[in-house]
Amino acid sequence: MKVYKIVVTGPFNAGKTAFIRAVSDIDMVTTERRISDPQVAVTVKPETTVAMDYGQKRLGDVLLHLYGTPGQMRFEFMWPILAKEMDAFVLLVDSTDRASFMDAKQVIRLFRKQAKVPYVVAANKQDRSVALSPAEIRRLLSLSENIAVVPCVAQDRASALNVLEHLCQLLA
Ligand SMILES: Nc1nc2c(ncn2[C@@H]2O[C@H](COP(=O)(O)OP(=O)(O)OP(=O)(O)O)[C@@H](O)[C@H]2O)c(=O)[nH]1
Ligand SMILES: [Mg+2]
Repeated sequence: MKVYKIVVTGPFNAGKTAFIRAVSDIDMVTTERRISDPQVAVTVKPETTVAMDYGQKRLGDVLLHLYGTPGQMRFEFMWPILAKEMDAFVLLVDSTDRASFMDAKQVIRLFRKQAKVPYVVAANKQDRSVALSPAEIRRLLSLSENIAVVPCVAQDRASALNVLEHLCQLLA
């Protein structure tokens, strides 16, 4: 059995926790806490990841340990801890939230700095009519053609699995 450590990262509210919940073979571990800012809690969502998510996915003879990061910059101190000895990462973006793309670029930069490992970009929330296409996301994030931008609906198991299958192709 080949075992890999995969980090699932991306900006606040991108769908990282939903992704791991949908795809994990085991009940995932979360560290979600209530959002203290009432404005964000009401208009965006009630809870956010403060330390990490954890799940597992087996694909044939490959076992993926999935570590989800917090998205909020104030929990950025967790990123290098989670990135330690990672084999690859998934960068999730909310395809409906252009304003988050600056953060997405920053997240890619920081994770690439930790280790030169392969990654795929998941263009999440493709079920929403206002979602930007993977091609538009590639352009806005200035990604080269050799980086896969995979359309995704994180809550959908098959869709999340498809992202991991793309990633697996990049693992040695
Ligand atoms: N329509 C739609 N909503 C989604 C999708 N994925 C996640 N969501 C919703 O988007 C919101 C954020 O999802 P989370 O999984 O909490 O996102 P996160 O990236 O873990 O967020 P933080 O940990 O706070 O950074 C939730 O309300 C989800 O239900 C998707 O593919 N489509
Ligand atoms: Mg989360």
